[in-house]
Amino acid sequence: MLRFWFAIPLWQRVIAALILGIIVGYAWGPGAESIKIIGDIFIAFIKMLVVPLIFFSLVAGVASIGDLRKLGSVGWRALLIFIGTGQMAVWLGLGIGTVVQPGAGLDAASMSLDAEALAKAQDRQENAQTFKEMILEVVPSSPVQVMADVNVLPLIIFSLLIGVGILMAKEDGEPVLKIFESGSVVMQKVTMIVMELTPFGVFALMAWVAGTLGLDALQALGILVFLNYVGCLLIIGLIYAGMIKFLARLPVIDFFRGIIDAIAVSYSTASSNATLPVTLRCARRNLGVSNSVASFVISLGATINMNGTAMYLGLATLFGAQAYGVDLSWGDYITISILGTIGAIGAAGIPGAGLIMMVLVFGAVGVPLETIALVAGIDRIMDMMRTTTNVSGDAAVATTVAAMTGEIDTEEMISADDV
Ligand code: DAS
Repeated sequence: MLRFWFAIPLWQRVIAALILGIIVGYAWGPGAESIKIIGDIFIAFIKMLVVPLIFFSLVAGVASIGDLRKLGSVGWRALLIFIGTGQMAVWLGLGIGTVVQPGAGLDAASMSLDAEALAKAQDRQENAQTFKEMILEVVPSSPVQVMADVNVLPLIIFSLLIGVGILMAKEDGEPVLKIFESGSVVMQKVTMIVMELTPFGVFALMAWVAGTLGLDALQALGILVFLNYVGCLLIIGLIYAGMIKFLARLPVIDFFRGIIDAIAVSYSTASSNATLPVTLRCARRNLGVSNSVASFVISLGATINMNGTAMYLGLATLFGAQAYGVDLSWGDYITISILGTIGAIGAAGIPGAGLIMMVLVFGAVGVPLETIALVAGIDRIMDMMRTTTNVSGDAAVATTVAAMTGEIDTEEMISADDV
């Protein structure tokens, strides 16, 4: 039985659990709330991953650059494009969420079972930190306390500093680098174990949502999935196509034809890391990108360049605020844009990373974390498209930087008549 269960791809088990959960919840009604605890356990395991996953994958990601000088002409161009497109992506998500208001029809507060979480979130809204307090809080004055409080922003700062410190320590830093590299692999395996709980968590959460909030919620979640796809397609079709056409000055069709394998693998695995070997092969073999640029930019991109995730963090935060009636100021929008970009940088290239990063953004603007339970059931469907966007972005930035630094052999580039 177990062998049969694991023989089915996880994403198919999740979709089946999603449909079954909706049917059972709709038939069961409010009583379905009694199995929500299964979903809460799943969410608790997700929250368990946040700190160690960010810490090990970011430190290893930065330290694996190998040499600070490597952050030279290729590196600063790639980092500028990563951060610039990340900001564009998160503002796109905020724009779509503001215009469409996907969570507005949902009176989730009335359904909320976690009154304490709601009160805490509202308290956070009323006692919003001053900008000065926020800046001070960014400094990881007590790294252990930062980890204990799951304070992700100072944790990311601390992780980046450790990564740079390992680089500067050169041979002396080697033993520490090995620990973080293997720690990063271990944490990805632990995340894969937790992700095996997804079908059970999804079933329970969707039954709870369908049974307590009914069709309104399902309709709102359906709109959220649709907007997630619209936002991702706009990033791919406008930002990345524009980058290839106007910065790399290469044929856009040939670019997308060249990465079609990476698109297929990223969509089915929902993991940038799992797709990395395919993305590298597409960039080298089909797009003519030099080995050094491809391996540096795409490996770094798989760790820190996640524009699909950044867009989603903006969109989902507005969804939660609208669903729970939390009013957001322009200052909150700025906070979301900064944390959405940073959350995307901190997210590891594995399934569910965006779901995990919501903890960071929601907490900062007073959106109840219970929103995660609301959207966890449909996250995998959205994650597949977010990952496709992230991987397309890694390939687009590598191709653009290679074209800008003369590290591309356009003769090699796959073209229409090659196929
Ligand atoms: N699954 C993540 C990735 O591998 C993206 C996400 O969770 O948003 O890129």
